[in-house]
Amino acid sequence: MSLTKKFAFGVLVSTLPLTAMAQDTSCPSDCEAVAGDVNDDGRVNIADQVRLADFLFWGGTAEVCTVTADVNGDEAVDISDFIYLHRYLWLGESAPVSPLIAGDVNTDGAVDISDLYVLSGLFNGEKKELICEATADVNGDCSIDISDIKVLGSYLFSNGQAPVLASCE
Ligand SMILES: [Ca+2]
Ligand SMILES: [Ca+2]
Ligand SMILES: [Ca+2]
Repeated sequence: MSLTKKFAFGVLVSTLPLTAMAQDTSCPSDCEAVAGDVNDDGRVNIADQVRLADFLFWGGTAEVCTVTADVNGDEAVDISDFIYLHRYLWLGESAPVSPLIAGDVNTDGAVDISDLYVLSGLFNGEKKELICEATADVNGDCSIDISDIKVLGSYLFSNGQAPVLASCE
């Protein structure tokens, strides 16, 4: 860490009590939430770090979305998220933890038979609720097809390969 960065970080961290209650306001949908994109502009950069610092340390009045501000995925928004984001942006360490659960096609927070039902519905012509493409791509090959049903079914019923999250464009 350069001296300048160290200094800036020290100033940020030394600006006092570090508890704040995050609120689920102006959150993107569960499927579109990008961890670390605290200001919800579609990118993760220093603006998000500033936004998080404003919320945690500087008494900013605007609330943040708990889903995107929980950068380290521990289900709380606190100084550890700020540090995690700082290390990602400036030191190239681990990327923010996606709030999505691999295989949770209907984004209800669990991976179970209801996800298999939704996924199957896509291929047997039934009209089903909207799904989340990122989690419906169960095998992470950037394509949603019958093989995802197979992988999910095998995971649920015969200890098969666990679903994965892929980053596809
Ligand atoms: Ca952003
Ligand atoms: Ca957190
Ligand atoms: Ca689910």
